[in-house]
Amino acid sequence: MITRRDALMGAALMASSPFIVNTASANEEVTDTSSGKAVDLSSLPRVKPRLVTPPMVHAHDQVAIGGPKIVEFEMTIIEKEVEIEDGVYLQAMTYNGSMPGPMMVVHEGDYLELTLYNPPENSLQHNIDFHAATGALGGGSLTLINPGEKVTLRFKATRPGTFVYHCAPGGPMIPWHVVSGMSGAIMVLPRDGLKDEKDQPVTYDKVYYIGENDFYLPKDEDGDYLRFEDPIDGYSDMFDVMQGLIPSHVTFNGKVGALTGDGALTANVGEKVLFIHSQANRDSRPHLIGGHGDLVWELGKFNNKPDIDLETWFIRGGSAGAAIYEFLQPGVYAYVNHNLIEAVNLGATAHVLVEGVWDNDLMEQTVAPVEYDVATEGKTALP
Ligand SMILES: [Cu+2]
Repeated sequence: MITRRDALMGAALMASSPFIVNTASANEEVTDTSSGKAVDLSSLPRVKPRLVTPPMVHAHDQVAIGGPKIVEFEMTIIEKEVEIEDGVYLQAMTYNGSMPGPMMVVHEGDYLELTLYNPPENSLQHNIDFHAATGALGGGSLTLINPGEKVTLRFKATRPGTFVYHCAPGGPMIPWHVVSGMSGAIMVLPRDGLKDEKDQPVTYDKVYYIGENDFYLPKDEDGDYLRFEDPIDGYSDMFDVMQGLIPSHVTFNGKVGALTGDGALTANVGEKVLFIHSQANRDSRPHLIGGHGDLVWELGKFNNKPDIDLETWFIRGGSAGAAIYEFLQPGVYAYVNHNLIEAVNLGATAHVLVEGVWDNDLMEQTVAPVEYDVATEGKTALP
């Protein structure tokens, strides 16, 4: 018996389908690397950090120990239904099952070697375009894999900074896969670590990776969000919403409220926290309510001096930026996209719970709220 999914897959495999590029045309899009000379990296040490789910970042040295290494990572592409708001479902496409995909950290001069798996249960071709990489569409043209295939790509991390990676399987598949969840970020640290605006070394006590996603979920005539069987099933309805450029959701880490409540970030007064913020598709403007950006690499590129004392910084769609803040007061801080409609109504809010001792010199409520007598104080709104 042919299931609906089989029928869709059959249709998708036809050469004219936008979902899967057939072998002949796929070959034309593979970058010809045959002119390259063999590179012998056999003397370099290899390390294999285990990727972790954002907002966490895998353990790493801030200052590199020793010379360049080959840093091996593995990622598995997982297509799965994800609840992005209570009762609202997306047929998501993910790297390692999370939105955003995991943060990878290497040092400038290291080689990043990624093995990417597209399990046979998936329905679509996928790949990875690293904005940190040079050539072959960021590696996208050398990593396009069908369900059931794996591929390994190595690139040299030549530019320090925070960079987006995302799926880019060609044509209209590119935005669709990105707004279905397929993006993440890598951080290429300078070998001698980060420097402040005066070129002095700076370290962080904690790092959090916040991946912002814009989603375009279609509704039925009654205004209820539609739910689909698989990504292909939802494609044309989502495409129509995408064309309007108005997201139904703007989230941090894949779900409204993912980084509030039990998922809130934590810090202590006196800790310097590095926030890395990526947006693969759309502009954003991170703002820490009640705090600041002490050092902000708005463009995310560490060879540029950081800006200091910022209130809000700008993340261009298709980039990742970095900011360090030392918390000075305890309490709940909201970390938002300061388009406040997106923050409050569409989902782009995280919380940071900070513990420590309050500093009355920095702020004090000198008179608590109290009713006043208009007759004696004279403050009236009447003309
Ligand atoms: Cu993809």
